[in-house]
Amino acid sequence: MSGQNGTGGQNGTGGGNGTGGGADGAAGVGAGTGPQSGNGRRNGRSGLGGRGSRGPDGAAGAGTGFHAGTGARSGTGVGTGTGARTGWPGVGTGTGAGPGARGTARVSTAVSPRYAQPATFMRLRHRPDPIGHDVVVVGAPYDGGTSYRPGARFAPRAIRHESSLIHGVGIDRGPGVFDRIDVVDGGDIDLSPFSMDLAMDTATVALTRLLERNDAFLMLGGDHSLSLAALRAVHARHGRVAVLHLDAHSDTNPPVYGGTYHHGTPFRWAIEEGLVDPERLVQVGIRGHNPRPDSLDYARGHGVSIVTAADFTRRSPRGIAEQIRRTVGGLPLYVSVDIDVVDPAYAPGTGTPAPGGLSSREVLTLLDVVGQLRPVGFDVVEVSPAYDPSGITSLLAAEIGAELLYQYARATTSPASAPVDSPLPPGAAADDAENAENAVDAVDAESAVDFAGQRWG
Ligand SMILES: [Mn+2]
Repeated sequence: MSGQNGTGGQNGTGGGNGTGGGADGAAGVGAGTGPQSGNGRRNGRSGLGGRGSRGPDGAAGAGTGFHAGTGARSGTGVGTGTGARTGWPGVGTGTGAGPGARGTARVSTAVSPRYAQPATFMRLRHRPDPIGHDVVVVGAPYDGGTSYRPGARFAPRAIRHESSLIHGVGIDRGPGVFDRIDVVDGGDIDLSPFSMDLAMDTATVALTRLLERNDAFLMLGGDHSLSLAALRAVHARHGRVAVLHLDAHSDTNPPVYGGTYHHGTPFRWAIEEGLVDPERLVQVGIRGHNPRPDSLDYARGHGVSIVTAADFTRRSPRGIAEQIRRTVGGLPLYVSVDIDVVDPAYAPGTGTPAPGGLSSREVLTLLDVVGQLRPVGFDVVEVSPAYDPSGITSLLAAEIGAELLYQYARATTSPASAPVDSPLPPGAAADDAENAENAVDAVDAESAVDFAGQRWG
C-alpha cells in the first residue's frame, strides 16, 4: 500500500513508470515496476504498487509487473507516477509513506466508538478503486430486478450500518481474521436505477475490473439479478465455477414481463452462458409456492443439486455439507446467499419472503463448509430494509458476510485446509444416511485442527 498518502499534482494522472514497494513487516522492502504500478492518481495517491506475491511477515517481497510489486500491507512504500490523461494535461509526482492496512485494517475502536464515523462494512477502511487486496467488499445498490417488494437498493447502506458491531474475531472464528487476509470496503458500484441492461453491464464491468486487481469480492446486494454480473466477472478470472446457492427459490426462471433479466433468472442465465457447471451447482433451502415448475424442471434437467428446506429438516447439516463438498470438489467456488433462504422470523426484510426457511444458526453452520473448499467470490443479496424495522435482517446479512470473510481466510491461509479434489473420507458411501458417521468424523477432525492452533498459529 505504497504511496497512499503521497501528494501529487491534482491533474497528474496516468503513467506507468512508477515504482511501488513495501513489504509485510517493517523491515521488508519490496519493489515493483509494471503497467499497474505508479499510477499518479487524483489527490496525489501516486505510486500505487502493483499487486504482488505477498512476502512473509518481516521479509521482503518483490515482483515486477501487474500482480507484482508487492505494495504490501504493513510496510511503507514510495511511489512516483508521471503521465497524462487525455484532456487532463499535467504531470503529477508524489511520494508517500503509509502504515498500510494490515494491523490498521479497520477504524480503531480505541479511538472511535463503533457507532461513530461513516459506516463501512465491519468498519474496514474505505478504498475506492482498490488494488491488491485479498477481498474487496462492494455494494451493488440496485433493485430493478425485484418482482414483488422493492427496496434492496438501500441494503448496502443498511448492512454496513448493522455491521459496525461485528468484531473481526469470534469464539468460533479464532483470532484476527483481518490479520490473515487483507480486506477493504470498496464502496458501491454506481448503478442506473432506470435500466436493467445498463445496470447489468455496469456491474459486470466493475466487478470484472475488481477481480483484475484484487483476488476476490464480497458483493452486498441489491437484488439477486446482479449475481449474474458477479458470475460473469468470476468466470472471466477463473473459468467455469461451482456455486453454492442458498435461497428459497431456484432462480432459474425464464424471462417474464418482457424482461430478459430479473431476480428470478440469474442462475438460468449463468448456466446458459456457460459461467457455471450446473452439475457443480448446489441450491439449498428451496421451498414455497414459487419456484414455478418450469424453474425447478430446468434446474434438475441440467443436473443442479437441490436441497429443499424439507430436505434440510430431514437430513443432518453435516450430511448436507458432505454433499456440498462432494458436488463442488476442487472447482473454484462462488457462494451466493439470498437472505430469503432464512425464515422470515429471522429475516423479514426481504423481497419475496417464504415461511419455513432455515434458521440463522443453521445457515451460519452450513457456511462452515466454504472454508474447506476453494471460494473465489461471494454475495449476500435481497435484503430490503424498508420491511426490516428492527434491522435484524441487515444484521444477519452482515453476520453472514463476516462469516464468509472468515471462511475465505480459512480457505486461503490455512495449509491444513488446502483444497481437496476428493473430499470424501476413505470408504465413505454416497448415501447420506450411511455416510453421516463418516462425515461427522471428518468434520470433527478438521475442526480439531482449527483449534489446535495450526490454522491460527
Ligand atoms: Mn434469489
